[in-house]
Amino acid sequence: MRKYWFLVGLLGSLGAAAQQKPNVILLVADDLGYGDLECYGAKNVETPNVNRLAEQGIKFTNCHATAATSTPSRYSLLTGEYAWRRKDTDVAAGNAASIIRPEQFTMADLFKNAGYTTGAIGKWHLGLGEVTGQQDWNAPLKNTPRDLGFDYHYIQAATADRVPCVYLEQDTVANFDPSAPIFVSYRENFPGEPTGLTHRDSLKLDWSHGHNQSIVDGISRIGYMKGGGSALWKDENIADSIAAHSVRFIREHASEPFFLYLCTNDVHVPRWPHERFRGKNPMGLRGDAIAQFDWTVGQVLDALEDAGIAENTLIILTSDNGPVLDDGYADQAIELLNGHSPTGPFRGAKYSGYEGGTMVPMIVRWPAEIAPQPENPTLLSHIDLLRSFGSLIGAEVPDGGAVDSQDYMAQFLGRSTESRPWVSELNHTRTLSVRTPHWKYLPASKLTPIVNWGPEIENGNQPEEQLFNLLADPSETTNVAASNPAILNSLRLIHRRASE
Ligand code: NG6
Ligand code: CA
Repeated sequence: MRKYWFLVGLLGSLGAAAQQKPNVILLVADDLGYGDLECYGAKNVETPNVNRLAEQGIKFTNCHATAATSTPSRYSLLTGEYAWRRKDTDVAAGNAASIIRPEQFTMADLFKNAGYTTGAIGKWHLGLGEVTGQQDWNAPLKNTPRDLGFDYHYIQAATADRVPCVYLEQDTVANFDPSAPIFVSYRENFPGEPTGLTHRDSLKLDWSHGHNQSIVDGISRIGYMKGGGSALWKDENIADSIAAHSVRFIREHASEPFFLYLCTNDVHVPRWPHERFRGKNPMGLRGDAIAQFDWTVGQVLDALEDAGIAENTLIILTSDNGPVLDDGYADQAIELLNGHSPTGPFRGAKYSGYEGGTMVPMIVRWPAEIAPQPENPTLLSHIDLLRSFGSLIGAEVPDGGAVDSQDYMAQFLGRSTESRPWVSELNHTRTLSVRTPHWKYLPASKLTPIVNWGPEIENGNQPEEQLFNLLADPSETTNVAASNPAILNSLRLIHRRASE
């Protein structure tokens, strides 16, 4: 009898939990490739925590970021508007002004309006402040994530390879050190400050291209900075800091619905994971960084379990763009691949209009509501997450907001396998390609076909139009434009519509 009452009580409380609005964690890796996780076929690296997430959720095999670099990809994700609509959405410097305008509607606004507590933790890379280069880093900044619907933020302004190398928490530099005021310039060095050019021998991780300006923590970066003192980050602690702040956010808000936009620094360059991971992987630092990413995922999953809210938390794990090997530091990512393919079977990589540029891992878990699916091939795009979340939590998008985003929540929850008719993909030179579930079209381009600095990556630009039959040729090896005029024409039309 006692057992029976216990069961009734348990079912009752589960029912209550399921009726409550779910917590939502959008966990975005940086430069993590489609093939970089064990559950997506990675070699040489174990990702047990991501595997656990995938086993308990849905593993999507055809989900796309909207762009092949961070800033435009994240801009689209958070605003539901394609980045090509705005000229100023290319990879942002660390002293870029806020790219999203305070009056623009964001994913965080959506959740906040619905009564959620909202947080942004980790890599930001969407600009801060009112005017580029005019920020006073020693005072509270204006135009921060707090003006974009986030109640809380603990972020890196850009990426770990760009100054300023400090965290911003609630508009100010975290652990601000008044004895070492911070100055930042993307034009010229501060007199007497060492750089990767003048002090190359002192670096603990050498640069391979670019990344030879200010030295912080023994690694030279893009841009110049002075000061920071005890507020400067140590690269080996970045994952720990991001995880610790995320765990704290989860604990503090366990009893109310929350939205956490959690962006890891892994596996972006410079790759310098904690010594718990460093030197452990046959692929070297890049493999270590993937292992560290997996550890972060484990921290989040454990925190949800500990807080008793794993059941009713929707987690979406994905990446902002495709993978890259040598992205400016001599970390031997190419030499030590040992048979691993970061893009899985796809052509191109980060920066590229080929599939490797934007095909990303996508795992969705919500134990209270969705049954596991080991493989879901529905064609989906990050652009739709905003409106899909709106339908999930019953929140309205105001007129003029998220103009490119559509409700695909049934697909993200595995309840419909109807693909998006097409998705569009922006490469680093802003060439826009489109793909349907069957075909891929890249318009003719006179721009460089190869990333024109260090990494030898095909970015998809070719002087003639390209058409690929992705069902027969997912690796985009054979251009079939000439032999399929009718299909070519229909894809041209889709491309025109996608650019309007
Ligand atoms: C490139 C950087 C690269 C990386 C990228 C942005 C050079 C030579 N290369 O310009 O290292 O920082 O920008 O990456 O400086 S992203 O993932 O944030 O988009
Ligand atoms: Ca990125």
